[in-house]
Amino acid sequence: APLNVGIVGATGAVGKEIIGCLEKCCSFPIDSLRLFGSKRSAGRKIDTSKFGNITIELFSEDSARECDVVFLAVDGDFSRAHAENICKGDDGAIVIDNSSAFRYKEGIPLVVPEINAETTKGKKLIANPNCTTAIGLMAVWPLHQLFGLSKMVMSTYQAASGAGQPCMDELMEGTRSVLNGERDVAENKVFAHPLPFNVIPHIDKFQDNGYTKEEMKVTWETRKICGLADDFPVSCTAVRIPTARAHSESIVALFDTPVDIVAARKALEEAPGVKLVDDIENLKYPMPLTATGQYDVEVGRLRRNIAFDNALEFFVCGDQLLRGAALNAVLVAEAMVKNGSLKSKNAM
Ligand code: 2RA
Repeated sequence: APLNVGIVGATGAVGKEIIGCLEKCCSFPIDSLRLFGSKRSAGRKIDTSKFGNITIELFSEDSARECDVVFLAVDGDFSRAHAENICKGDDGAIVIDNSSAFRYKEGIPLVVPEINAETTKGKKLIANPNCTTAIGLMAVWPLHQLFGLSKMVMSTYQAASGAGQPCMDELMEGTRSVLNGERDVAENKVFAHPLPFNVIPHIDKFQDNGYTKEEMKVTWETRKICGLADDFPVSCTAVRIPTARAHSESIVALFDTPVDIVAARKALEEAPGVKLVDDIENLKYPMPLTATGQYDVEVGRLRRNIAFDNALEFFVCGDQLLRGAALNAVLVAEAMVKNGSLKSKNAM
């Protein structure tokens, strides 16, 4: 039977993209879409092409529980306060949480459906990974299947919008102020330094080990999603660059067995959710401009790394609001419909 779907945080950047994915690519039938928000957004209407003009309801746990599945596109504090109450008991809703609140909790699956969809079976609360990890692993996983990953080093080039609308506004306004000749260097309020005409090797808080939290998320989440050891070697440097949307990543992946570049290309060509863009003669490679708005993650510049044995190096670009958030969440719901973990309560 068709599902009753809810979104909390529907007016935010990720919430809006979830609506878009439900309209454009969702494979399960939807009976109703309910949008929940804070006092500030309750009562406002959101026009959708498939589900009509929807009035945002004031969020309450009880109304969210009436849904079959609820997407949380809110911050970690909100998720920590409400997610478990929305999904508890047989009459609760399945919750797919986009925040970091539950990502590292034992027993709560952290899911990229193309990799570990089976971990959702019988679960009520699922965590969606950080965008940087989700995008990179789309390329790493098929190669891991072939050659067995032994170590990974990633450097990122992350778009301003990954840090939210105010950061995007700061990039645009700051760039304008420099180009207008109003200022030599743009003003910065939300970023630690001016982003226009600059790059900032600092995303999220610094940790005791000198890495930032964004960088450690790649380490922690890669281990959990790929089912690797708790000390599996993954290292990342995360950098903010003055682009609008879509994150880029340079990845060096070391393997247990010799790599075969032809087999690697074939695996990437065949991998669902991946688009191999790798035709250097025609200057075709992944770029944020071409990856923006795309469901597939672009992978290219694939080559045998010359510094290490059994190693490949490649470049990945992915839309951080889609694969890195909204699309991944909707694909999780699809996987749960397929494995019988998500069904209509009306049909029970
Ligand atoms: C960023 N990855 O780009 C973060 C968002 N979760 O800032």
